[in-house]
Amino acid sequence: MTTVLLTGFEPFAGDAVNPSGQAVEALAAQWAGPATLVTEVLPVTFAGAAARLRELIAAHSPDVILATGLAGGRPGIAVERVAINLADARIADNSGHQPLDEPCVDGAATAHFATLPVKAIQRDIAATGIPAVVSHTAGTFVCNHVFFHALEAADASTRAGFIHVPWASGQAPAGQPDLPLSDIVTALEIAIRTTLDAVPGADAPTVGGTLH
Ligand code: PCA
Repeated sequence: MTTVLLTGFEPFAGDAVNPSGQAVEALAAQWAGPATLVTEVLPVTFAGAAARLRELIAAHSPDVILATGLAGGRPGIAVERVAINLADARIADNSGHQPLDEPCVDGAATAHFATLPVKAIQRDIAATGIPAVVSHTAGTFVCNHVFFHALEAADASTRAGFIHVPWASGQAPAGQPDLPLSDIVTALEIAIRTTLDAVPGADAPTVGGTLH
């Protein structure tokens, strides 16, 4: 049986909600298989989130790992392509910890690429009319940290990656872009199904990248 591990995050930075955690819970409630979906809402702490993610990976040996988090201010779904080995927190995490210029994993590579078909996922989400891009930075906070740990912990046959989601409608601070929570849920389901349908190691040959 194929197993997918899908994670979101609890609220942070004084927010009341985090749409990534809400979307993960909503998708868990409506998931129709056939893969087994294991979901978790992670704490927004560098140490706690990485440790819990590694426990889940060890317990479930997932075939696919999709971690998700909020990137407030982004206008659409951001399929992250690269995790960097750097924790440089602009704000303290939910435990009060604020690492500055530390590696996520001592002695590990500088960066890892997602092993999900990021361009195919972006294409398939955008085809439904939900705005989506391939992103080349997941930041240097807890999301990037979890993304990096996922790629460190994944074995060679496990495909792993990260998606940043925007604010959900009704939650965004004034003037900030948002998407209906149902669109965020749909986008995460597409990301999982596109990955399960893809040939491992293959991606869509679409024009991508950024000029700046
Ligand atoms: N977003 C933060 C951490 C938790 C979350 O949902 C980030 O992008 O690092």
